[in-house]
Amino acid sequence: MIPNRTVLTLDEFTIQSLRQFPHATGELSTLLRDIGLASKRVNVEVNKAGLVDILGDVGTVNVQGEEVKKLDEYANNQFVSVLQRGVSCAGIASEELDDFVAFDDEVSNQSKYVCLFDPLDGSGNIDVNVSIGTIFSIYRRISKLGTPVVKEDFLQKGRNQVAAGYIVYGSSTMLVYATKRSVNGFTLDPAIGEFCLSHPNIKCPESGKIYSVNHGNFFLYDYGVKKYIDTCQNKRKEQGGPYTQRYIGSMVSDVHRNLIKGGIFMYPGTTDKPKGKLRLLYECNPFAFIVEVAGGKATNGTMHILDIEPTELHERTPFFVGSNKMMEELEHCLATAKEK
Ligand code: P6P
Repeated sequence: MIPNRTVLTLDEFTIQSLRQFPHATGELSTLLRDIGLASKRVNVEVNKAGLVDILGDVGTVNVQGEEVKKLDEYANNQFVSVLQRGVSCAGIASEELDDFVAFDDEVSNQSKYVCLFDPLDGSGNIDVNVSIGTIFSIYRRISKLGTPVVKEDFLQKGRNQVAAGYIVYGSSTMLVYATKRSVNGFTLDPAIGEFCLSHPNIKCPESGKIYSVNHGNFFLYDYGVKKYIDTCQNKRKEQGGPYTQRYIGSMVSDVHRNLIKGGIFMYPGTTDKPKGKLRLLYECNPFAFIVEVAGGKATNGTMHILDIEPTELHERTPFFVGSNKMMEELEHCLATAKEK
């Protein structure tokens, strides 16, 4: 009698997807399994960050000019080493590395995928026990199989992503990933050390009551953004309000909550930083892909994030992402503000 296994592990789920596509090589499944393995190793350290000498700074700054936390460096090393030892990734780009890395060995050069990631987003929150996360983005390489990857393999529009996802190290550890077909969430079961399907076929609610933005920058935002924030603060019951403002300062947590419950996350440009703070390739593109597959929308205020042609690995972009109806109201405020 075969036990009635209703809960699929991440590996079982990705392998089951293979059944639907007999011509698939299984390379994407093994790449996602590798990412799952690295995230489990990071999770162990994140969960005991307060107990071991892994807090604090490494004493260096990354290409962003931000202090590199020991856990940042540890996380980056885990993802790079697992992917380099695997058979499904030809090279990587990371927030923690100035340039991309071509793995350039005989097996890796035959891999058809490249991976970009922010190994530990929100790391400023590590020392105060606030949820943090890993964000990843997967593309099919455009350079010739059998050769080392080149920069153009990483500078592709977000629309070309094969898959994208994130791990949130929070009250539980979740891995959420999207392919063009669907978005699925897996919760880590510590008892068996496996990610188990807990949120099948995630859909972003058409609307919501949560808006996420750093109010501290309010007077630095464009008029249209200020107008939309003002609209959010004045929603009455009959207008689907009142809204609530939720901003953890950890993008993975903020966007994950809004994806599940409905809402809008904004990191606009400011008068002093017109491109904002968030990185296009390994923060905004993955979340834009995930939220749009789930039925929401993501723009830079004027165009779809996924249609932006990247020019450099660490370029920034203003970022607005969330439920369609809230995004439409934002776009109306931005458009009418232009007429002002
Ligand atoms: P601010 C964390 O450093 C991060 O990159 C995102 O996770 C987060 O949404 C944002 O920066 C917070 O930035 O300027 O509001 O503190």
